Amino acid sequence: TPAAPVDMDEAEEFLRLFHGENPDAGPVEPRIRWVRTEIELTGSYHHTSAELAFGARVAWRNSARCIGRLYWRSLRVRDMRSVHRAADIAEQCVRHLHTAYNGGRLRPVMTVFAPDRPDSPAPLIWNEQLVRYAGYRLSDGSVLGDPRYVDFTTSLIERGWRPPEPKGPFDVLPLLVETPGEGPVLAPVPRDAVAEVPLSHPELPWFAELGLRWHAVPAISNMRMSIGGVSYPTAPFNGWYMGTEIGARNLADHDRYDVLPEVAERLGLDTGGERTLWRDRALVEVNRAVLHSFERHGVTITDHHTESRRFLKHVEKEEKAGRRCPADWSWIVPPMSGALTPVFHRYYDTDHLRPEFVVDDAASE
Ligand code: HEM
Ligand code: NRG
Repeated sequence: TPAAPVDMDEAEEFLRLFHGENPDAGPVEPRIRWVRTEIELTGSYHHTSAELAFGARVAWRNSARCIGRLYWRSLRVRDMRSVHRAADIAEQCVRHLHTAYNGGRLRPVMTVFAPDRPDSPAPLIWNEQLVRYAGYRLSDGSVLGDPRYVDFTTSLIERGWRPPEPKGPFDVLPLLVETPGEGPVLAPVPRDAVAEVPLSHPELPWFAELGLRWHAVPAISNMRMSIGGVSYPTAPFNGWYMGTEIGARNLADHDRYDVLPEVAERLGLDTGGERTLWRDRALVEVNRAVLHSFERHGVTITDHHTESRRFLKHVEKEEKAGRRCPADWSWIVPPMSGALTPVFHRYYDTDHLRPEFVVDDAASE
């Protein structure tokens, strides 16, 4: 379905924000007149590369669920709006992963592909992130790999993906890139583009035997970025991990890798009742292993105590700059030891600001 024409009020609101925060860009009025004409003639308009980079950074700044926003100015924006073929889009995603990984010193990066326009829909990446692990439903009903991606893995196999044999718990999925001309196209992510960290524990030698690992770069690829009324559904971005995302959710959730029972057993904990807090004790050790392993392999990661403090510093800086800082308490507070972190003990602005990221269901199913 072709995109609706751009709303001129949204375009104008964004241009005023851009010129307001970037006085060097000159007066806003001529730019508004130009954009109004472009929208009247074509139903959309083209952002300059400076507008695009600013819009992307502010979309991050406005992400109410993100605790990592202190660094919003440092986002590198790769302008790939002129790349249209599925194979070339996949190649740019692979380059994105290399640039982002940077030998372990991760850099926040976004790669922006063509936006939706009334005359041409945008390309789409169906994967939730550039790097995700397959989940396979086995004949006994259990799952090998990441249970969250069982359905997606099945649909990739139906579309012709051949999983590695033997299948493993951490098989990297191929990208599924859809363009208006080609439909959905499979593209493998080369081994060397996917940095991973095998998990070990600073004191428990058996931990490494669990064979756990995680990928270094969290690169979300299914959120639509909306800037000045223009919709960019394909603009994968990454920062770096906070340890709890891996240790307290991906590996610990009952409907993900669910490792706590095995870790507790290896720790020799009494799992006969909840009141021994065996889950909580195992959780701490898994999270220590995550932070320890990333650090040992020279891969950037942050812990929830440090990041919480930095986030409050960010809120304070935004206040000083005269801006609102929307934040969603239920996402900002880390999934373990919540009240030990300062972000727990207060409330936040909840208004929503543009530019912004929105979850696009169409792109993830
Ligand atoms: C969410 C940390 C960089 C945009 C989150 C979450 C964490 C986090 C912990 C919650 C995730 C969850 O509970 O699943 C960080 C850290 C970064 C970083 C440590 C390091 C630099 C970025 C960048 C962007 C971004 C570069 C965009 C340019 C977002 C958005 C969400 C989010 C949109 C919400 C995701 C959703 O709704 O599923 N971030 N982030 N973050 N972050 Fe960041
Ligand atoms: N919890 C997800 C990633 C969500 C975004 N987190 C970041 N974003 N750190 C996971 O894969 O565990 N980022 O852009 O750095």
